[in-house]
Amino acid sequence: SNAPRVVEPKNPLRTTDPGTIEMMKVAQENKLETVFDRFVAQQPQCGFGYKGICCRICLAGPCRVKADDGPASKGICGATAYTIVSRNLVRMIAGGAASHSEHARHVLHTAHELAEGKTKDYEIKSPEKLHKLAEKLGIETLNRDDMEILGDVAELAYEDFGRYKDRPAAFLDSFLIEQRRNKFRNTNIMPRSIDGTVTELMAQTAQGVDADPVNIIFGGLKGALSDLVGEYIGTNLSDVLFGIPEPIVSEANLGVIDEKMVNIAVHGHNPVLSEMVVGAARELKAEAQKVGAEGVNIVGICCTGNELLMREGVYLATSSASQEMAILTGVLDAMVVDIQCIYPSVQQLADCYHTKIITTEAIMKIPSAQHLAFNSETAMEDAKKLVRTAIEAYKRRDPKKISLSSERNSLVAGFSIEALTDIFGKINPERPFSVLTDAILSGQIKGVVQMAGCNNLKRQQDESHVAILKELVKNDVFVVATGCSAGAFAKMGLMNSEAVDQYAGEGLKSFIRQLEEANPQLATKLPLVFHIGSCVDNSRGMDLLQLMAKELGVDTPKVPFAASAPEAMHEKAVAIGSYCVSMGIPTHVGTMPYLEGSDLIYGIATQIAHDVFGGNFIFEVDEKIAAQKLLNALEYRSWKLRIHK
Ligand code: MSK
Repeated sequence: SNAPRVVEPKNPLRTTDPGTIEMMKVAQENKLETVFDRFVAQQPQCGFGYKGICCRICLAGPCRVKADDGPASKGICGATAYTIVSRNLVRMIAGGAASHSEHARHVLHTAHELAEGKTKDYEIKSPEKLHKLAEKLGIETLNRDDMEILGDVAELAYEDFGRYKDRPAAFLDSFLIEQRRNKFRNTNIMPRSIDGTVTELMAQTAQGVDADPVNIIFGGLKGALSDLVGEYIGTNLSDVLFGIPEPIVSEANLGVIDEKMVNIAVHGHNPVLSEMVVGAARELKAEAQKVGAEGVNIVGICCTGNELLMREGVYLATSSASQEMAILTGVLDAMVVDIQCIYPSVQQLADCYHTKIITTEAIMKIPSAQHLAFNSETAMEDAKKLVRTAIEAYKRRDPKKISLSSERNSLVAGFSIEALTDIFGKINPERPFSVLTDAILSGQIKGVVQMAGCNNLKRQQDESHVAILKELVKNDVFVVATGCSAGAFAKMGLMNSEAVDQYAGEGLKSFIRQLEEANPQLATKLPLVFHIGSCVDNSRGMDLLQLMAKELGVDTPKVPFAASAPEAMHEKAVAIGSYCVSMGIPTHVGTMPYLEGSDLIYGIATQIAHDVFGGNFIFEVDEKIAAQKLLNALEYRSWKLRIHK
């Protein structure tokens, strides 16, 4: 049938997050519309769109593939289902690559302005990372000033956005092991530049251009790799400017919004402004106290939250599907948003409360929200204006509308590659990642899974993230997580040491305890699942994969490493999943992308990709079966490694 696969909820609230459940009741009592209501109102969603067989690329359409043969089996121009599905899919990848890269572009502009001496409010927090990055990129560091080095790194990153010369993007080429580099060059998917690749994809998939589904999909994979270029720029320059994450203790869920404080949620993805807001909040504590609050409490939502949690230990209030719930507490004084994953509906809810919604980026405005054009030259001044707006709003709280959440859980985050290197290095300083690969070869753990991606209400919020994680750790898988997947674990109390005792299998438990014993200097015990950052920090997972490959002396498709996005939603998730497959990773997705309208494209994604790149998509909505497929993939790879040892 054409009907999209929507999983019927086990509870009518479509969420399993206890903090969100508390606030959903507030929404229902007060007849406030939320994303959960709108999801239900959209059912049934369009079956043609769901299968990817609706073409809206030119004004002769929309065309739909309505029959198996004859004129109705094609668009007016003659485009068949496989052409339409592949064009639609890679246009989503182009959207994802553009988004991640826009995030990276902003961090890059800030780094460049700092190097040029045009901003006084930022600094190079990690000269060590800058030097390592420059060396990796082939930039001279000896006897040079850090600002000069940063300037050269920034220039090269700018080239990666707009290069015309036939040279691969430096922020990918320099980060790849030789076998992957050769694979991407030989299959002609190594991008030269981000902007060029995204533009080329739009041109390739325009009406009357490429009709060959294989060629279109290879174009899409190049687009996905240009997304990874953007992620490498974003992650690395953020580490240089704001510091390399280290293990840090914090708390998550809506209970971190504190009635006694002026509460500001920073939401979106970009740390450039939000890092300043954290500083401004510390400086303006006295002003908050003058209006009767104890201070200013910054809480994070989505990946801006993950960025600040990783580096500053800022509380994580909630993740994407439950962003509106923060407003329903009645004590959120301002929500400062940057880009991506921000529901326009936050303003509609804020209209019923005292909360100020403030947009800060030129490309992201919401009707009737306040806009403050954030500028890195006046960063701290701008951040203080935002904090003062929240302090003003605090005075207008309505006590009758306060409904606090009691849900908050402790967590440990901050596991950059450098932090993992230190932790493993305490056992083997010469070859830190052999600690991980030896544990796999000995059978103590089964492998590594990177859990990523969003919330998508086609699933009950967070249920799939949690169910798959529990299955994996019970079976001794070492799990790293990013984005709203990490957010789900943090909110549910699964990102701490107690969860290791409760959910880890014996092998994983002994592995984690062994790491703890070797690292008595850590101020905290280790968690069940290791938070490696925001969406752009999925690049850290690609580093981990390649460090393991180097240690094992094999190409990435032989590494017992898999990925899972149980509730993928954003175009960025489509781009991430696609580059994961290109990197040789078995990649599970629990919400179907729009490709079931073509058996050929489905086959390319799930099987043919494996023949070419060693990775493939696993589309599976059942959590138990999905976890089993991931375990099978890991076990097959470790078995092969063992017999070839
Ligand atoms: S915020 S892209 S819903 S992970 Fe990065 Fe979450 Fe997905 Fe947005």
